[in-house]
Amino acid sequence: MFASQSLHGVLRRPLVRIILLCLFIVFLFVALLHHTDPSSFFELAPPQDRLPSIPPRPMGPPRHRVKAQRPPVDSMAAHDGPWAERADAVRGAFLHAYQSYLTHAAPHDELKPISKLPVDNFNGWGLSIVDSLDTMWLMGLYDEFDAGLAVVTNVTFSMPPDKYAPFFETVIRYLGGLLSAYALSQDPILLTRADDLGTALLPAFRTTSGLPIFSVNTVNGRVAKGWAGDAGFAESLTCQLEYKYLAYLTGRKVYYDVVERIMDVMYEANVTFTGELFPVLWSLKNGTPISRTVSVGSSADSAYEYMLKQWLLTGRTDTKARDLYIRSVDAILDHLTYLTPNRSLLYVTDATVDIHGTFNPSHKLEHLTCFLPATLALGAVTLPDVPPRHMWAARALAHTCWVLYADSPSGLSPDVVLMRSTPKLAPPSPFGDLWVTHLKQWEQNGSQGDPPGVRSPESVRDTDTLPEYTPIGKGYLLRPETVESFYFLWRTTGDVMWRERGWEVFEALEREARVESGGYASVENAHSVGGLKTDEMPSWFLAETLKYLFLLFTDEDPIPLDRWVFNTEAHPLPVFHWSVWELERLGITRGVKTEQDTS
Ligand code: DMJ
Repeated sequence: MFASQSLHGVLRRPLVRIILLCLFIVFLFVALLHHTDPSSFFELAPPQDRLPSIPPRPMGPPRHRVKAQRPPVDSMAAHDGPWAERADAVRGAFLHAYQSYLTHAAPHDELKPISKLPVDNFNGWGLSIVDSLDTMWLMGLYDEFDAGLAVVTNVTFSMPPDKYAPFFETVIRYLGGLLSAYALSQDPILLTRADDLGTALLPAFRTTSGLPIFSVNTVNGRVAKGWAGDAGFAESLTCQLEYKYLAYLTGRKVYYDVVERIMDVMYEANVTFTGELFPVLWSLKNGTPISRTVSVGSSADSAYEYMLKQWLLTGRTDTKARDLYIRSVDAILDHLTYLTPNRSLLYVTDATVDIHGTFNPSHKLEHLTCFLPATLALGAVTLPDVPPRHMWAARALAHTCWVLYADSPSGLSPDVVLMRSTPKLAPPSPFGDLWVTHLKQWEQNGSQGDPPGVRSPESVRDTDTLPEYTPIGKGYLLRPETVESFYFLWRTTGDVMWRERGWEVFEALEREARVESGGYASVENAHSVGGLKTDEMPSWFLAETLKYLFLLFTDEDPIPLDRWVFNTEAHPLPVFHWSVWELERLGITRGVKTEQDTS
């Protein structure tokens, strides 16, 4: 009785009432924050009439709270020996390129290394910085990384109302770069910005078919078609890793839904008329193929890569994507893979398929296609019951890609070559023979020796033999695909030959592409020594070429291939497993294995 009277008295005091009122307001504010999506206060708000509504963040535990440890600068190359020195040399090359960019071009997108001027090729948001963050982290360049973070902190992803961000490039370079740098450093600003950008690009998916349109204005949500008019096969799949990892980190269902809808289009597509290969162009309206051209080079390359990598990224649970990859590789090896008659150079080309189902190959081999050995080797060591020809093709094709460098007087490869040769087995084709034809014959002869096209190290062609190809895209554009494949073959086979070949490429880069105080420049004609340079240093040189070379030479393995998956711009993303509540919330049903199953 006495206690309740005195409590009553205390509560009547004005000061106590004010304190209680304040506490109540604080309580209300905290409760509100916990029950709404906090990021919605900060993120770029795309036009609401153009976007699917974004659900609140789920109430799950935060994925990461603590910033990552920073491995000491010299921990990866601190050992005595030639490889450590070579890794250091690549780090030096990166610093030369990046500091030249900082001096002459930052915060614009890229450096023009000859004129030493900046250029904004991709939205003007500081592309070379964002694309390079994870390379800096892996090389232990933390001062440069931190300075880059300051730029990321301030980026707003804004653009004038009449400009458009190219969807494919913005996803692989900016979004992939932010996500990877976040995964390595766990600095929350990187995830916030990735979330901002992921949302700002969502209007690209607002097509009738759900396939992404070529470009989008990140402020007003307007979209624009590209030169081809419709949806590219590469564009349609080369956003799966980035958006699925973003869905995992943020819990936002919309990120998962927009990209899985694209996979549904591909799973349901009838591509029997192109031998189970996916044509390069698709209708934005109804999601059906609208071309009869198939390729593993430009317009298609990374789409096949992302089939395998979706399975790997999701802890080997997305078995439907895996099966699509196996089916596609079979089709690539059956229909697009050829062998030259004398040097037995294996190559993969593009083709148009006529109404009778006959393939008319172009016999062009693009440098871009030299990513394929990396993907094949990765699949060969991870897929269950993989046919041995996957690894054979990986080794043989990587060999051909190396030959394009090794044959070349500059030591660098032309961008496109026409493989021209007289066939041994199937006249009257003026070109090489399908690899499967040779494989069958080899098997019929008792599978003696190496399979056709696969061989141990050999010297460069002797000058009497024809090279069996002609450069038709003569320049070397600082591209990464061949050294990417050397890296994957080194990690999957342990054969030091791939490291040695990577070193030869690096030496050629130093000789032919390095520019005094200007970084590195593309080379106009790879078959001329000390020739003209092109005024370009694409950001992929920093993001990919130098990263793969560095990782090829470090004795440590900071990115084990069973725990990380590289996106197509060489940004490593960590393998993840959906938890049970996320599977339910995102409505994921196919081939799932949960954290509970795997723990
Ligand atoms: C990079 O931007 C990516 O690797 C992309 O998938 C293909 N082209 C360039 C490098 O050549």
